[in-house]
Amino acid sequence: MKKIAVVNDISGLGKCSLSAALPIISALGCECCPLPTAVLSNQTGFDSFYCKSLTETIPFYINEWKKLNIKFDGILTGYMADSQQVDLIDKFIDEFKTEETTVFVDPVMADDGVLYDTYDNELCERIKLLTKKANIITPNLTELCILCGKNYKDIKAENSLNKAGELASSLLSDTTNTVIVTGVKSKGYIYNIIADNSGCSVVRSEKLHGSFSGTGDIFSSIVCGAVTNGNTVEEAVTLAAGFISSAIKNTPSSLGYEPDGVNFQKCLRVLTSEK
Ligand code: PXL
Repeated sequence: MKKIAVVNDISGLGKCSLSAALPIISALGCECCPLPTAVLSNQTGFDSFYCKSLTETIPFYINEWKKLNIKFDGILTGYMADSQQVDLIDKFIDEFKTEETTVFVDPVMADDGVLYDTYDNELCERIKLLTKKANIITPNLTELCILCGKNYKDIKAENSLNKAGELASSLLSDTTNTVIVTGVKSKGYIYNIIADNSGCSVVRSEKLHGSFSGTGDIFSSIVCGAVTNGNTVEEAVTLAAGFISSAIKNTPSSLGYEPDGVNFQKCLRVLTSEK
């Protein structure tokens, strides 16, 4: 069975991070090995939350997992609680990445031009360095702008998929072979832009109502699981976009932003039959 280490928080409410990665990666037939970065009562998009960073526990995970000589087919990282923690995860990747491991870094930092509540510039700078260790990264448009040192409002005003593709391509390197820009809104559609060494392509979906917690985590979990299973990035992105559309259609929404996330649970059966 393929083994994937998932470095992310566990939030009691919000249907995000490990609460999304565990069922989704399991439904895709892979073992999801959680390394929790923090425990939260609920994700930070609610008006109030409690967050306990687990930075001090990470060296113990590294020690114990080293003793067990565990090999991972994939490593996926997400929410980070502080910059010291990012340094430790950097070390974790160095210790556990082999020739057979694909490293996915979801540079969770911000959305719609705004940093998440517990993030500051220092943490973003550290995450920017962490992305350089990844084979595949999955920023949204705001995170892409942070990684490229661009002003989100300027890039958004251009409303240009070409510009986002250009910025994504500028992040490619010997290590990072694929940049997937997630959820770019343009003219009634949502685009996921895939930049790799052969150029850029897009997977287009209809723009549905509302904006939801956790869809980025669902996306990165599906892409990570599906690619680890041997699918192409394009197949994985198409699967992720279709899954998220179905989950949104299954979720009643009255507000513009839904901190409680999407009802993806009943859609999991679509993933269990994937190769
Ligand atoms: O979905 C991204 C995310 C993950 N984890 C926590 C968050 C957020 C976004 O707000 O608050 C704790």
